[in-house]
Amino acid sequence: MFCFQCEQTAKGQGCTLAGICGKKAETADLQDELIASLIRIAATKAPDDQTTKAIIDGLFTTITNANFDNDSLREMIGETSFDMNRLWRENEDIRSLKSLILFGLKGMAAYAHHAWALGYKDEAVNAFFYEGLRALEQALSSDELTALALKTGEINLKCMELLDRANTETFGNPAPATVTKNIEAGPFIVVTGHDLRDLKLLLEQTKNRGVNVYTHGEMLPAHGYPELRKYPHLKGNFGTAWQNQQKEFDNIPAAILFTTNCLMPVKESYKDRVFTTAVVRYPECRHIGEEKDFTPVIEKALALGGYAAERKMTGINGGNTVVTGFGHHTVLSAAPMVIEAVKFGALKRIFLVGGCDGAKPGRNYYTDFVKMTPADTLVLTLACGKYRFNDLDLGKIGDLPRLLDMGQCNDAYSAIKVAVELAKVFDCSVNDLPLSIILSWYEQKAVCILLTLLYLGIENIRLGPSLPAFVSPNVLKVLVEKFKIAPTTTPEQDLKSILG
Ligand code: SF4
Ligand code: SF3
Repeated sequence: MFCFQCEQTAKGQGCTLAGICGKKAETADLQDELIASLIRIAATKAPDDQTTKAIIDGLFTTITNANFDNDSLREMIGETSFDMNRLWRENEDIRSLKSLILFGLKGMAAYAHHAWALGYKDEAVNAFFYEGLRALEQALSSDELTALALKTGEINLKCMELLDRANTETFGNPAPATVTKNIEAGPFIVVTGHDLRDLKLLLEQTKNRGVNVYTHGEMLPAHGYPELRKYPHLKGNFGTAWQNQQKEFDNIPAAILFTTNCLMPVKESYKDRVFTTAVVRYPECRHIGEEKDFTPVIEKALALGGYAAERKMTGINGGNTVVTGFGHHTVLSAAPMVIEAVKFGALKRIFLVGGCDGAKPGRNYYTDFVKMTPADTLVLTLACGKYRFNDLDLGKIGDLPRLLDMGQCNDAYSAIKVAVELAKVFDCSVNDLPLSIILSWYEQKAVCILLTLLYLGIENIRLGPSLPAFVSPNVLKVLVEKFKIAPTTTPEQDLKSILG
Protein backbone atom coordinates (compact mmCIF):
# COMPACT_ATOMS: atom_id res chain seq x y z
CA MET A 1 0.00 0.00 0.00
CA PHE A 2 0.95 3.60 -0.34
CA CYS A 3 -1.20 6.41 1.02
CA PHE A 4 -0.32 9.96 1.96
CA GLN A 5 -3.64 11.66 1.50
CA CYS A 6 -4.21 12.87 5.06
CA GLU A 7 -2.39 14.90 7.64
CA GLN A 8 -1.62 12.02 9.99
CA THR A 9 0.26 10.03 7.36
CA ALA A 10 3.14 7.95 8.75
CA LYS A 11 6.31 9.95 9.48
CA GLY A 12 4.89 12.83 7.49
CA GLN A 13 5.76 10.84 4.35
CA GLY A 14 3.29 8.06 3.64
CA CYS A 15 1.62 5.01 5.16
CA THR A 16 3.12 1.86 3.65
CA LEU A 17 2.40 -1.01 6.04
CA ALA A 18 -0.96 0.07 7.47
CA GLY A 19 -2.71 3.39 7.86
CA ILE A 20 -2.29 5.45 11.01
CA CYS A 21 -6.05 5.92 10.53
CA GLY A 22 -6.54 2.17 11.00
CA LYS A 23 -6.90 1.40 7.31
CA LYS A 24 -5.38 -2.01 6.50
CA ALA A 25 -2.99 -2.45 3.56
CA GLU A 26 -5.52 -4.56 1.68
CA THR A 27 -8.18 -1.87 2.08
CA ALA A 28 -5.78 0.82 0.86
CA ASP A 29 -4.92 -1.29 -2.20
CA LEU A 30 -8.59 -1.89 -2.93
CA GLN A 31 -9.28 1.83 -2.67
CA ASP A 32 -6.51 2.48 -5.17
CA GLU A 33 -7.98 -0.14 -7.47
CA LEU A 34 -11.34 1.56 -7.15
CA ILE A 35 -9.79 4.88 -8.18
CA ALA A 36 -8.07 3.14 -11.11
CA SER A 37 -11.42 1.76 -12.24
CA LEU A 38 -12.96 5.22 -11.99
CA ILE A 39 -10.17 6.59 -14.18
CA ARG A 40 -11.06 3.98 -16.78
CA ILE A 41 -14.75 4.81 -16.57
CA ALA A 42 -13.95 8.51 -16.98
CA ALA A 43 -11.83 7.75 -20.05
CA THR A 44 -14.19 5.34 -21.76
CA LYS A 45 -17.78 6.01 -20.77
CA ALA A 46 -20.11 8.73 -21.96
CA PRO A 47 -21.33 10.77 -19.01
CA ASP A 48 -24.81 9.91 -17.80
CA ASP A 49 -26.39 10.20 -14.36
CA GLN A 50 -25.72 6.62 -13.34
CA THR A 51 -22.05 6.76 -14.33
CA THR A 52 -21.52 10.16 -12.77
CA LYS A 53 -23.07 9.01 -9.50
CA ALA A 54 -20.83 5.94 -9.51
CA ILE A 55 -17.79 8.19 -9.95
CA ILE A 56 -18.88 10.59 -7.20
CA ASP A 57 -19.62 7.84 -4.71
CA GLY A 58 -16.49 5.90 -5.65
CA LEU A 59 -14.28 8.93 -5.01
CA PHE A 60 -16.10 9.77 -1.76
CA THR A 61 -15.72 6.18 -0.56
CA THR A 62 -11.93 6.48 -0.59
CA ILE A 63 -11.80 9.59 1.58
CA THR A 64 -10.01 9.22 4.93
CA ASN A 65 -12.03 7.56 7.73
CA ALA A 66 -15.05 6.57 5.65
CA ASN A 67 -14.89 3.00 4.40
CA PHE A 68 -12.95 0.16 6.05
CA ASP A 69 -14.94 -2.65 4.49
CA ASN A 70 -13.14 -4.67 1.81
CA ASP A 71 -16.22 -6.56 0.62
CA SER A 72 -18.09 -3.38 -0.21
CA LEU A 73 -15.02 -1.98 -2.00
CA ARG A 74 -14.68 -5.13 -4.11
CA GLU A 75 -18.28 -4.73 -5.21
CA MET A 76 -17.57 -1.22 -6.44
CA ILE A 77 -14.41 -1.98 -8.42
CA GLY A 78 -14.82 -2.28 -12.17
CA GLU A 79 -12.32 -2.88 -14.96
CA THR A 80 -8.95 -1.18 -14.66
CA SER A 81 -6.20 -0.33 -17.11
CA PHE A 82 -4.11 1.94 -14.92
CA ASP A 83 -1.99 1.01 -11.92
CA MET A 84 -2.05 3.67 -9.20
CA ASN A 85 1.46 2.65 -8.19
CA ARG A 86 2.60 4.28 -11.40
CA LEU A 87 1.34 7.56 -9.99
CA TRP A 88 2.91 6.99 -6.57
CA ARG A 89 6.29 6.33 -8.25
CA GLU A 90 6.13 9.33 -10.59
CA ASN A 91 8.52 12.26 -10.53
CA GLU A 92 7.75 13.97 -7.22
CA ASP A 93 6.39 17.22 -8.67
CA ILE A 94 4.05 15.49 -11.11
CA ARG A 95 2.94 13.17 -8.31
CA SER A 96 2.38 16.17 -6.06
CA LEU A 97 0.24 18.05 -8.57
CA LYS A 98 -1.76 14.97 -9.55
CA SER A 99 -2.32 14.23 -5.85
CA LEU A 100 -3.65 17.75 -5.33
CA ILE A 101 -6.10 17.10 -8.16
CA LEU A 102 -7.09 13.60 -7.02
CA PHE A 103 -7.50 14.51 -3.35
CA GLY A 104 -9.34 17.68 -4.31
CA LEU A 105 -11.70 15.56 -6.44
CA LYS A 106 -12.29 13.24 -3.48
CA GLY A 107 -13.25 16.15 -1.24
CA MET A 108 -15.46 17.70 -3.90
CA ALA A 109 -17.17 14.34 -4.47
CA ALA A 110 -18.34 14.41 -0.86
CA TYR A 111 -20.05 17.75 -1.42
CA ALA A 112 -21.51 16.67 -4.77
CA HIS A 113 -22.88 13.55 -3.05
CA HIS A 114 -24.76 15.57 -0.40
CA ALA A 115 -26.16 17.98 -2.98
CA TRP A 116 -27.21 15.08 -5.22
CA ALA A 117 -29.03 13.45 -2.29
CA LEU A 118 -31.22 16.56 -2.14
CA GLY A 119 -31.77 16.54 -5.90
CA TYR A 120 -29.19 19.20 -6.83
CA LYS A 121 -26.70 18.59 -9.64
CA ASP A 122 -24.46 20.80 -11.72
CA GLU A 123 -23.23 19.99 -15.21
CA ALA A 124 -19.86 21.72 -14.89
CA VAL A 125 -19.19 20.01 -11.57
CA ASN A 126 -20.13 16.60 -12.95
CA ALA A 127 -18.11 17.04 -16.14
CA PHE A 128 -15.02 17.96 -14.16
CA PHE A 129 -14.95 14.64 -12.31
CA TYR A 130 -14.32 13.02 -15.70
CA GLU A 131 -11.76 15.60 -16.78
CA GLY A 132 -9.87 15.47 -13.50
CA LEU A 133 -9.76 11.68 -13.34
CA ARG A 134 -8.61 11.38 -16.95
CA ALA A 135 -5.73 13.76 -16.26
CA LEU A 136 -4.31 11.34 -13.69
CA GLU A 137 -3.21 8.88 -16.37
CA GLN A 138 -2.18 11.46 -18.94
CA ALA A 139 1.34 12.77 -19.55
CA LEU A 140 0.84 16.43 -18.66
CA SER A 141 3.38 19.11 -17.86
CA SER A 142 3.72 20.78 -14.46
CA ASP A 143 2.13 23.92 -15.87
CA GLU A 144 -0.83 22.03 -17.26
CA LEU A 145 -1.32 20.19 -13.97
CA THR A 146 -1.02 23.40 -11.93
CA ALA A 147 -3.75 24.93 -14.07
CA LEU A 148 -5.88 21.85 -13.54
CA ALA A 149 -5.34 21.95 -9.77
CA LEU A 150 -6.59 25.54 -9.73
CA LYS A 151 -9.50 24.51 -11.92
CA THR A 152 -10.32 21.88 -9.28
CA GLY A 153 -10.60 24.80 -6.86
CA GLU A 154 -12.74 26.76 -9.28
CA ILE A 155 -15.14 23.88 -9.82
CA ASN A 156 -15.21 23.10 -6.11
CA LEU A 157 -16.44 26.65 -5.49
CA LYS A 158 -19.37 25.85 -7.79
CA CYS A 159 -19.91 22.59 -5.96
CA MET A 160 -19.92 24.23 -2.51
CA GLU A 161 -22.33 26.83 -3.86
CA LEU A 162 -24.54 24.04 -5.17
CA LEU A 163 -24.56 22.34 -1.78
CA ASP A 164 -25.26 25.65 -0.04
CA ARG A 165 -28.25 26.09 -2.33
CA ALA A 166 -29.38 22.51 -1.75
CA ASN A 167 -29.13 22.86 2.03
CA THR A 168 -30.67 26.32 2.35
CA GLU A 169 -33.48 25.77 -0.17
CA THR A 170 -34.37 22.47 1.49
CA PHE A 171 -33.88 23.32 5.16
CA GLY A 172 -34.07 27.14 5.21
CA ASN A 173 -31.40 29.71 6.02
CA PRO A 174 -29.49 28.83 9.18
CA ALA A 175 -30.13 31.16 12.13
CA PRO A 176 -28.08 31.41 15.34
CA ALA A 177 -28.79 28.59 17.77
CA THR A 178 -27.44 27.91 21.24
CA VAL A 179 -26.98 24.18 21.60
CA THR A 180 -26.65 22.30 24.88
CA LYS A 181 -23.98 19.71 25.54
CA ASN A 182 -26.17 18.01 28.17
CA ILE A 183 -27.83 14.68 27.45
CA GLU A 184 -31.32 14.08 28.80
CA ALA A 185 -32.36 10.83 30.43
CA GLY A 186 -33.83 8.18 28.15
CA PRO A 187 -33.10 6.58 24.79
CA PHE A 188 -31.08 8.55 22.27
CA ILE A 189 -29.31 8.39 18.94
CA VAL A 190 -26.08 10.21 18.15
CA VAL A 191 -25.83 11.18 14.50
CA THR A 192 -22.56 12.27 12.99
CA GLY A 193 -21.14 13.26 9.60
CA HIS A 194 -22.25 15.88 7.12
CA ASP A 195 -25.44 14.56 5.49
CA LEU A 196 -28.38 16.77 6.49
CA ARG A 197 -30.86 14.69 4.50
CA ASP A 198 -30.02 11.60 6.53
CA LEU A 199 -30.59 13.59 9.71
CA LYS A 200 -33.92 14.88 8.43
CA LEU A 201 -35.09 11.34 7.59
CA LEU A 202 -33.97 10.10 10.99
CA LEU A 203 -35.81 12.94 12.75
CA GLU A 204 -38.98 12.05 10.83
CA GLN A 205 -38.66 8.38 11.70
CA THR A 206 -37.98 9.03 15.39
CA LYS A 207 -41.00 11.31 15.80
CA ASN A 208 -43.10 10.22 18.79
CA ARG A 209 -40.91 7.19 19.37
CA GLY A 210 -39.51 8.36 22.70
CA VAL A 211 -36.01 8.64 21.25
CA ASN A 212 -33.99 11.85 21.34
CA VAL A 213 -31.46 12.77 18.70
CA TYR A 214 -28.10 14.46 19.34
CA THR A 215 -25.73 15.77 16.74
CA HIS A 216 -22.03 14.95 16.83
CA GLY A 217 -19.02 16.36 14.98
CA GLU A 218 -19.85 17.98 11.64
CA MET A 219 -23.61 17.52 12.21
CA LEU A 220 -23.64 20.35 14.79
CA PRO A 221 -24.60 23.10 12.27
CA ALA A 222 -27.88 21.24 11.66
CA HIS A 223 -29.26 23.00 14.75
CA GLY A 224 -29.26 26.27 12.81
CA TYR A 225 -31.58 25.13 9.99
CA PRO A 226 -35.30 25.92 10.53
CA GLU A 227 -36.50 22.68 8.92
CA LEU A 228 -34.30 20.62 11.24
CA ARG A 229 -34.42 22.59 14.48
CA LYS A 230 -38.24 22.43 14.41
CA TYR A 231 -38.10 18.85 15.69
CA PRO A 232 -38.37 19.03 19.49
CA HIS A 233 -36.49 15.75 19.88
CA LEU A 234 -33.38 17.19 18.20
CA LYS A 235 -31.95 17.98 21.60
CA GLY A 236 -28.32 18.94 21.60
CA ASN A 237 -24.75 18.13 20.67
CA PHE A 238 -22.89 15.10 21.97
CA GLY A 239 -19.17 15.01 22.61
CA THR A 240 -16.37 16.81 20.84
CA ALA A 241 -14.47 16.30 17.59
CA TRP A 242 -14.10 13.02 15.73
CA GLN A 243 -10.72 12.01 17.09
CA ASN A 244 -12.18 11.64 20.59
CA GLN A 245 -14.88 9.17 19.54
CA GLN A 246 -13.22 5.99 20.79
CA LYS A 247 -13.24 7.48 24.30
CA GLU A 248 -16.58 9.26 24.07
CA PHE A 249 -18.50 6.35 22.51
CA ASP A 250 -17.01 3.79 24.88
CA ASN A 251 -19.98 1.91 26.41
CA ILE A 252 -22.37 4.65 25.35
CA PRO A 253 -26.01 3.58 26.04
CA ALA A 254 -27.13 4.89 22.66
CA ALA A 255 -27.08 4.10 18.95
CA ILE A 256 -24.64 6.00 16.74
CA LEU A 257 -25.28 6.71 13.07
CA PHE A 258 -22.37 7.65 10.79
CA THR A 259 -23.51 9.46 7.65
CA THR A 260 -19.95 10.33 6.45
CA ASN A 261 -16.38 10.45 7.72
CA CYS A 262 -14.78 10.62 10.22
CA LEU A 263 -15.15 7.04 11.46
CA MET A 264 -12.32 5.59 13.54
CA PRO A 265 -11.71 1.87 14.03
CA VAL A 266 -14.72 0.77 16.06
CA LYS A 267 -14.02 -0.68 19.50
CA GLU A 268 -15.76 -3.77 20.84
CA SER A 269 -17.38 -1.77 23.66
CA TYR A 270 -19.69 -0.02 21.18
CA LYS A 271 -19.40 -2.00 17.93
CA ASP A 272 -22.94 -3.40 18.32
CA ARG A 273 -24.43 0.11 18.35
CA VAL A 274 -22.63 1.71 15.41
CA PHE A 275 -24.63 2.01 12.21
CA THR A 276 -23.35 3.32 8.89
CA THR A 277 -25.08 4.67 5.83
CA ALA A 278 -24.17 6.00 2.34
CA VAL A 279 -20.44 5.54 1.64
CA VAL A 280 -19.46 4.78 5.24
CA ARG A 281 -18.78 1.11 5.97
CA TYR A 282 -17.14 -0.86 8.72
CA PRO A 283 -16.89 -4.65 8.93
CA GLU A 284 -19.50 -6.11 11.30
CA CYS A 285 -21.31 -2.79 11.73
CA ARG A 286 -24.84 -2.72 10.41
CA HIS A 287 -25.30 -0.71 7.19
CA ILE A 288 -28.46 1.22 6.38
CA GLY A 289 -29.04 1.11 2.63
CA GLU A 290 -30.51 3.57 0.17
CA GLU A 291 -34.05 2.91 1.37
CA LYS A 292 -32.95 4.76 4.54
CA ASP A 293 -35.02 2.66 6.88
CA PHE A 294 -33.52 3.57 10.25
CA THR A 295 -35.68 1.10 12.22
CA PRO A 296 -32.67 -0.95 13.42
CA VAL A 297 -31.01 2.24 14.73
CA ILE A 298 -34.16 3.27 16.57
CA GLU A 299 -34.68 -0.20 18.00
CA LYS A 300 -31.10 -0.28 19.21
CA ALA A 301 -31.51 3.07 20.94
CA LEU A 302 -34.71 1.89 22.62
CA ALA A 303 -33.06 -1.33 23.76
CA LEU A 304 -30.04 0.50 25.20
CA GLY A 305 -32.30 2.97 26.99
CA GLY A 306 -29.90 5.91 27.32
CA TYR A 307 -28.74 7.41 30.60
CA ALA A 308 -30.88 6.95 33.71
CA ALA A 309 -30.60 10.63 34.62
CA GLU A 310 -29.61 13.79 32.78
CA ARG A 311 -25.86 13.95 32.09
CA LYS A 312 -24.11 17.29 32.33
CA MET A 313 -21.49 17.33 29.61
CA THR A 314 -19.08 19.98 28.38
CA GLY A 315 -16.82 20.83 25.48
CA ILE A 316 -13.05 20.54 25.81
CA ASN A 317 -12.73 23.87 27.62
CA GLY A 318 -15.52 23.14 30.10
CA GLY A 319 -18.26 25.15 28.37
CA ASN A 320 -21.77 23.74 28.61
CA THR A 321 -23.23 25.15 25.38
CA VAL A 322 -22.05 25.89 21.86
CA VAL A 323 -23.46 28.36 19.35
CA THR A 324 -23.88 27.70 15.64
CA GLY A 325 -25.96 28.97 12.70
CA PHE A 326 -23.97 31.93 11.40
CA GLY A 327 -24.24 31.19 7.70
CA HIS A 328 -23.74 33.88 5.05
CA HIS A 329 -27.37 34.92 5.31
CA THR A 330 -27.13 35.78 9.02
CA VAL A 331 -23.65 37.26 8.86
CA LEU A 332 -24.46 39.43 5.84
CA SER A 333 -27.60 40.70 7.53
CA ALA A 334 -25.28 41.88 10.31
CA ALA A 335 -22.96 43.47 7.71
CA PRO A 336 -24.01 47.08 8.40
CA MET A 337 -23.04 46.53 12.04
CA VAL A 338 -19.70 45.01 11.02
CA ILE A 339 -19.00 47.90 8.65
CA GLU A 340 -19.83 50.47 11.35
CA ALA A 341 -17.61 48.64 13.80
CA VAL A 342 -14.71 48.61 11.33
CA LYS A 343 -15.17 52.29 10.48
CA PHE A 344 -15.28 53.36 14.13
CA GLY A 345 -12.38 51.14 15.14
CA ALA A 346 -14.37 48.78 17.40
CA LEU A 347 -13.51 45.95 15.04
CA LYS A 348 -9.87 45.75 13.96
CA ARG A 349 -9.63 42.40 12.25
CA ILE A 350 -11.57 39.27 11.31
CA PHE A 351 -9.93 35.88 11.70
CA LEU A 352 -11.21 32.84 9.90
CA VAL A 353 -9.99 29.93 11.99
CA GLY A 354 -11.40 26.89 10.29
CA GLY A 355 -10.91 23.41 9.00
CA CYS A 356 -10.53 19.89 10.26
CA ASP A 357 -9.60 18.63 13.67
CA GLY A 358 -7.20 15.74 14.02
CA ALA A 359 -5.52 13.37 16.39
CA LYS A 360 -1.88 14.42 16.12
CA PRO A 361 -0.44 16.67 18.83
CA GLY A 362 0.10 20.32 17.94
CA ARG A 363 -3.54 21.15 17.40
CA ASN A 364 -3.72 23.14 20.65
CA TYR A 365 -2.35 25.87 18.43
CA TYR A 366 -5.91 26.62 17.32
CA THR A 367 -7.30 26.78 20.88
CA ASP A 368 -4.49 29.04 22.00
CA PHE A 369 -4.70 31.19 18.91
CA VAL A 370 -8.42 31.85 19.41
CA LYS A 371 -7.96 32.48 23.13
CA MET A 372 -5.28 35.08 22.34
CA THR A 373 -7.22 37.01 19.71
CA PRO A 374 -7.79 40.57 20.98
CA ALA A 375 -11.25 41.72 22.10
CA ASP A 376 -11.61 44.03 19.08
CA THR A 377 -11.47 41.12 16.60
CA LEU A 378 -14.02 38.61 15.31
CA VAL A 379 -13.38 34.90 14.88
CA LEU A 380 -15.27 33.15 12.11
CA THR A 381 -15.06 29.39 12.19
CA LEU A 382 -16.29 26.31 10.32
CA ALA A 383 -15.79 22.52 10.09
CA CYS A 384 -14.87 20.20 12.95
CA GLY A 385 -11.69 21.99 14.06
CA LYS A 386 -13.90 24.41 16.00
CA TYR A 387 -14.40 21.88 18.81
CA ARG A 388 -11.02 23.08 20.04
CA PHE A 389 -12.61 26.38 21.08
CA ASN A 390 -16.35 26.53 20.36
CA ASP A 391 -17.36 26.15 24.01
CA LEU A 392 -15.37 29.27 24.96
CA ASP A 393 -17.22 32.49 25.68
CA LEU A 394 -15.32 35.14 23.73
CA GLY A 395 -17.80 37.89 24.52
CA LYS A 396 -19.33 40.30 22.03
CA ILE A 397 -18.63 43.31 19.89
CA GLY A 398 -21.80 45.34 20.16
CA ASP A 399 -24.58 42.80 19.67
CA LEU A 400 -22.44 40.44 17.66
CA PRO A 401 -20.81 37.44 19.38
CA ARG A 402 -17.06 37.43 18.73
CA LEU A 403 -17.10 33.76 17.78
CA LEU A 404 -19.30 32.96 14.78
CA ASP A 405 -19.73 29.35 13.67
CA MET A 406 -20.51 29.43 9.95
CA GLY A 407 -21.18 25.69 9.71
CA GLN A 408 -19.60 22.62 8.13
CA CYS A 409 -16.42 22.55 6.07
CA ASN A 410 -18.47 23.03 2.88
CA ASP A 411 -19.78 26.25 4.42
CA ALA A 412 -16.39 27.68 3.57
CA TYR A 413 -18.66 28.90 0.80
CA SER A 414 -20.36 31.16 3.37
CA ALA A 415 -17.03 32.58 4.50
CA ILE A 416 -16.03 33.25 0.89
CA LYS A 417 -19.35 34.92 0.17
CA VAL A 418 -19.04 37.16 3.22
CA ALA A 419 -15.44 38.09 2.34
CA VAL A 420 -16.37 38.93 -1.25
CA GLU A 421 -19.33 41.08 -0.12
CA LEU A 422 -17.22 42.94 2.45
CA ALA A 423 -14.56 43.59 -0.17
CA LYS A 424 -17.25 45.15 -2.39
CA VAL A 425 -18.47 47.41 0.41
CA PHE A 426 -14.96 48.55 1.27
CA ASP A 427 -14.11 48.82 -2.41
CA CYS A 428 -10.98 46.73 -2.10
CA SER A 429 -9.83 43.20 -2.88
CA VAL A 430 -10.34 40.33 -0.44
CA ASN A 431 -6.58 40.40 0.15
CA ASP A 432 -6.85 44.02 1.30
CA LEU A 433 -9.55 43.32 3.86
CA PRO A 434 -8.57 43.18 7.54
CA LEU A 435 -9.08 39.41 7.28
CA SER A 436 -6.65 36.61 8.14
CA ILE A 437 -7.21 32.97 7.30
CA ILE A 438 -5.82 30.28 9.58
CA LEU A 439 -6.58 26.83 8.19
CA SER A 440 -6.32 23.47 9.84
CA TRP A 441 -6.34 20.51 7.51
CA TYR A 442 -6.71 16.81 7.98
CA GLU A 443 -8.52 15.10 5.13
CA GLN A 444 -9.31 15.67 1.47
CA LYS A 445 -12.21 18.11 1.84
CA ALA A 446 -9.71 20.57 3.24
CA VAL A 447 -7.66 20.03 0.08
CA CYS A 448 -10.46 21.05 -2.27
CA ILE A 449 -11.26 24.06 -0.07
CA LEU A 450 -7.63 25.15 -0.09
CA LEU A 451 -7.60 24.86 -3.90
CA THR A 452 -10.72 27.05 -4.04
CA LEU A 453 -9.07 29.73 -1.91
CA LEU A 454 -5.99 29.62 -4.17
CA TYR A 455 -8.14 29.80 -7.29
CA LEU A 456 -9.71 32.96 -5.82
CA GLY A 457 -6.22 34.40 -5.46
CA ILE A 458 -6.42 34.62 -1.66
CA GLU A 459 -3.01 35.23 -0.18
CA ASN A 460 -1.30 34.84 3.17
CA ILE A 461 -3.18 31.74 4.28
CA ARG A 462 -1.60 30.11 7.29
CA LEU A 463 -1.79 26.35 7.02
CA GLY A 464 -1.26 23.82 9.79
CA PRO A 465 -0.71 21.90 11.91
CA SER A 466 1.76 20.50 9.37
CA LEU A 467 2.14 20.80 5.61
CA PRO A 468 0.75 18.02 3.39
CA ALA A 469 3.23 15.24 2.64
CA PHE A 470 2.07 15.27 -0.97
CA VAL A 471 3.21 18.83 -1.53
CA SER A 472 6.72 18.51 -3.01
CA PRO A 473 9.38 21.16 -2.28
CA ASN A 474 8.98 22.66 -5.76
CA VAL A 475 5.19 22.80 -5.53
CA LEU A 476 5.51 24.36 -2.09
CA LYS A 477 7.85 26.96 -3.55
CA VAL A 478 5.15 27.95 -6.04
CA LEU A 479 2.52 28.10 -3.28
CA VAL A 480 4.74 30.29 -1.15
CA GLU A 481 5.85 32.59 -3.98
CA LYS A 482 2.54 32.92 -5.75
CA PHE A 483 0.08 32.74 -2.86
CA LYS A 484 2.28 33.59 0.14
CA ILE A 485 1.06 30.48 1.97
CA ALA A 486 2.83 30.08 5.28
CA PRO A 487 2.91 27.18 7.71
CA THR A 488 1.52 27.99 11.16
CA THR A 489 4.28 28.68 13.73
CA THR A 490 3.20 29.54 17.26
CA PRO A 491 0.01 31.42 18.14
CA GLU A 492 2.07 34.23 19.68
CA GLN A 493 4.31 34.63 16.67
CA ASP A 494 1.54 34.34 14.08
CA LEU A 495 -0.69 36.82 15.90
CA LYS A 496 2.19 39.22 16.26
CA SER A 497 3.01 39.12 12.58
CA ILE A 498 -0.66 39.46 11.58
CA LEU A 499 -1.45 42.32 13.96
CA GLY A 500 1.91 44.00 13.38
FE1 SF4 B 1 -2.30 6.99 6.22
FE2 SF4 B 1 -4.05 9.01 6.16
FE3 SF4 B 1 -3.90 7.29 4.15
FE4 SF4 B 1 -4.92 6.56 6.51
S1 SF4 B 1 -5.76 8.07 5.06
S2 SF4 B 1 -3.53 5.38 5.24
S3 SF4 B 1 -3.55 7.69 7.90
S4 SF4 B 1 -2.32 8.72 4.80
FE1 SF3 C 1 -13.90 17.00 10.01
FE2 SF3 C 1 -13.44 14.51 9.42
FE3 SF3 C 1 -12.33 17.41 8.05
FE4 SF3 C 1 -15.90 18.46 7.28
S1 SF3 C 1 -15.28 15.35 10.01
S2 SF3 C 1 -14.07 18.58 8.39
S3 SF3 C 1 -11.95 16.03 9.59
